[in-house]
Amino acid sequence: MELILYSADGSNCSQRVEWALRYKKIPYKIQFENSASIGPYGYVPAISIDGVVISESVAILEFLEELCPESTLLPKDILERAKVREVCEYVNSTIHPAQNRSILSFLCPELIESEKKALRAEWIEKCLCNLKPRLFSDSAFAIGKSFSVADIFVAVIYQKGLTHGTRKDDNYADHWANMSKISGHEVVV
Ligand SMILES: N[C@@H](CCC(=O)N[C@@H](CS)C(=O)NCC(=O)O)C(=O)O
Repeated sequence: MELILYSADGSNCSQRVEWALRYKKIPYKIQFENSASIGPYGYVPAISIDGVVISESVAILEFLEELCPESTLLPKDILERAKVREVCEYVNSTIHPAQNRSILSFLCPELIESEKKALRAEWIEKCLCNLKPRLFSDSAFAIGKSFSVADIFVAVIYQKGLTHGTRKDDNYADHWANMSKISGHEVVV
């Protein structure tokens, strides 16, 4: 099976997929693309499996989970699974879209780049603040006592926030550093 991940510099949705691929030790090639050129909706990530292209990070992650269930990214307990999905959904559907380049440009065409950056930083910080009471209650992991896809979503959106100017938060910073190691990513501070 040949798996290619189409990514772009700074794409946190692509990082979700890359973290999962590395955690699951699935061999892949990565190709940096102009986001409009490969995915059907003009975004990255997309993956190609033996030439078949799949887009949308959540769909890709579900595929990878089914492809390689041994290194699972979901807890056994069904309530914990629901909590993991809740966190992923909040990051994917609430935090991420408002800071997406094309959505922000469409909705606020009057803003210059520095204003967009500031808005992104503020939005991500506010949302991460809302999210924090739902996290880290049983262990250093986002939900429960094992590494899950929620850890990936939380760690990479926190990292994204920092690049826009979101203020450092000790809990999220520790989480990011720990999760980077677990998923086979070097921590670059
Ligand atoms: N719902 C999509 C969102 C993908 C997305 O927003 N990708 C960003 C990078 S993280 C992108 O390609 N942005 C380019 C643009 O907005 O023009 C997913 O989860 O894969």
